[in-house]
Amino acid sequence: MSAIRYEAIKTCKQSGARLGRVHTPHGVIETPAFMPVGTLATVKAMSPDELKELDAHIILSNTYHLFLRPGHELIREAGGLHKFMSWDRPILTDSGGFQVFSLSEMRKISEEGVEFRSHLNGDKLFLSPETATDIQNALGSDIMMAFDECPPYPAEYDYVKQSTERTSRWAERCLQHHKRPEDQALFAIVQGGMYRDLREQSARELTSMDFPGYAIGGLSVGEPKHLMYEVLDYTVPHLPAGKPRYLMGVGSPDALVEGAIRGIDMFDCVLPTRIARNGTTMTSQGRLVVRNAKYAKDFGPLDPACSCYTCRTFSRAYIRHLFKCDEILGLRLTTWHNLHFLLELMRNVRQAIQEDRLLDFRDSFFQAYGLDKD
Ligand code: PRF
Ligand code: ZN
Repeated sequence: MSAIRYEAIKTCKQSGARLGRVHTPHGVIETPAFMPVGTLATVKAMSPDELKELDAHIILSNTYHLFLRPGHELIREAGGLHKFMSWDRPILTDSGGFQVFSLSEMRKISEEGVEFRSHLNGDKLFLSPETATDIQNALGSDIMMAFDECPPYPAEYDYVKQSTERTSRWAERCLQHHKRPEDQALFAIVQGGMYRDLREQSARELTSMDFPGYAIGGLSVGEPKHLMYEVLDYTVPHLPAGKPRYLMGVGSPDALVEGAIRGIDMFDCVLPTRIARNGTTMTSQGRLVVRNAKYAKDFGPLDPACSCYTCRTFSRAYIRHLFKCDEILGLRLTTWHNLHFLLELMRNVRQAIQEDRLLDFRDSFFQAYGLDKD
């Protein structure tokens, strides 16, 4: 018995995108879905009630960070991550594989796992398929991720081949070690860099192990966008149609739409919340840096086309003033708006799939946002 179930609702006749639902122990995720990132058991600047008001169905958190601080045993003692942070909707936790490589110093990779130094205090630590699985079992996330290696871009074929094969062996170890498959779904992560045969090999090896869902990792690591779309074009068809597909760490508006068109169901990214905190917003007309002097006397909303609380209530001039004075309300308002923007974008994508017009939606959205399609 799997902890989750993917329900296919329909396929867009114009684009091939899928509309669906992922049923989890903490509720339903309408897909394609964007997952706000709450690395340290908080989506920075937003309370759980506010996230609900924004209608986020699921949030993401991180094994690596919670392992370092406050420690997974403390969170187990609190009754799990949902209780600890007072969020009763679904949570997905990343395995730490990616964060070890991007944040920590002095990493030593072996077949056994990864030895690294904490980016906080330099402590020597170790993560492996077994420890990453144990930690996620302690956190109690609805969806947990297999421990993987995300190769850098660019990387030599031989290195990526060795790494990808090890990621498959690690996935098997995670599956064997998983203690709570009835209430936590473990997803595998397809790697393989930008090499078609390695992506296919990775997908083949992992799908033979029968995980309840599959992620595509190793993308949005510095490669050009067209290359990411090409990898999706030849990788997604190798994933089972009856299970959710998650594109990791991707959340620019154009990539969300292009990913959905290619059959992706779930996305996450720190982008909307991170740029919000330095005064950059996403609007229907493209990015807007509200800190800029040109908005000093602009008494209109961030985005005239937006219906969010920030845009209904405050002006660009006021939000700019808050940022200039380092008032914390400023970054709360821009975070609210950016999350609303991406969650609303996904609602529009789902509606367009329902009505078989996702390619038309892409064209009009990209034109307004100031993007070229491919
Ligand atoms: N693996 C894991 N987490 C990730 C990635 C990955 O490849 C990426 C790549 N964009 C983001 N987050 N475990
Ligand atoms: Zn808004």
